[in-house]
Amino acid sequence: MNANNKSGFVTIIGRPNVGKSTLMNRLIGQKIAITSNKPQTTRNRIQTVYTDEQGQIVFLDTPGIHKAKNKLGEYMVNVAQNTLDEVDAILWLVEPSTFIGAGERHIAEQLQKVKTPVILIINKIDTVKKEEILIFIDTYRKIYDFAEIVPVSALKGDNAQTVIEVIFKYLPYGPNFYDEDTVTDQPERQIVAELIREKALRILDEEIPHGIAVSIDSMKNRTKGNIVDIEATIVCERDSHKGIIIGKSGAMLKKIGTAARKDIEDMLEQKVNLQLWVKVKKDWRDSDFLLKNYGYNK
Ligand code: GDP
Ligand code: MG
Ligand code: K
Repeated sequence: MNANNKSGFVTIIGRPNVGKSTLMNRLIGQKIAITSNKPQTTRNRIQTVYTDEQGQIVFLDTPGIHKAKNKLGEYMVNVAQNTLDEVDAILWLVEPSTFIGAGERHIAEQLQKVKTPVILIINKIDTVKKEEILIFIDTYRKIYDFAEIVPVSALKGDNAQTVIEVIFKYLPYGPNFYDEDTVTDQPERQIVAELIREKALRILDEEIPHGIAVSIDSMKNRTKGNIVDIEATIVCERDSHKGIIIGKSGAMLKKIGTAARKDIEDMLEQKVNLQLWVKVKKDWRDSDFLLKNYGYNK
């Protein structure tokens, strides 16, 4: 560790689907946060750690700041807002647009209350013409006094390294918080649950958007061979949803299980034997008890 080492905390905020999880995964170079084209996929405060010769960045992937509709919504808003004051820099992700919507204005208003420097990331620049980028920068500059503005493509990786360099400018000098080969402090079980949930959301129809949770009932390494046995339950809100999740002769559940198993095997670098169950728990999103039970406790 040298005297010039820097380390600190950064949070990524922005509306659902702007690419927060994609950017974090890109920066860390490994799949940790789940991504999907449905909003509000990321419910938990996922910490990932980036380390290089300059020092260490600890990322918090917060849920979007938006108006709460139920207890789960409230939980997500609170996590996001509490985080803003505690970090060394805030990355605010936006879409390349010349229209500032109510959602962006709401976030800008929340940000006026914190002293933390805000770095604006204009994501998805692969979807626009290069010469338009300056116009987007000008548009966003009008709503907030950003410390930095960086256009990127989280998907393609354009300018991802610049994001790292810019963040380090705002981190204090100090020793790293974690070992250099740490990438996350999330319990493995939670990541496994999130991977299963991601696959379920991807594979299922729009009919079951956010009304599912996944609990890991058991996760055991076999004494012989590099194999882990995992039993998990997909919890949904309606009997009709249960039918859809299971599918005809269990075809849908099998599809979810196969896709999830592949990702879990990649992450754990082990063979995985995954057994999935489906249970109905009505209104779990409005119950404090059930939220805690499924790990959304904060
Ligand atoms: P989050 O809700 O902010 O975490 O957004 P996600 O990371 O889940 O991304 C939402 C969707 O946008 C996914 O379908 C991503 O593949 C897509 N996406 C993310 N970043 C980019 C990008 O730079 N370019 C393009 N074209 N799509 C992106
Ligand atoms: Mg996300
Ligand atoms: K999403």
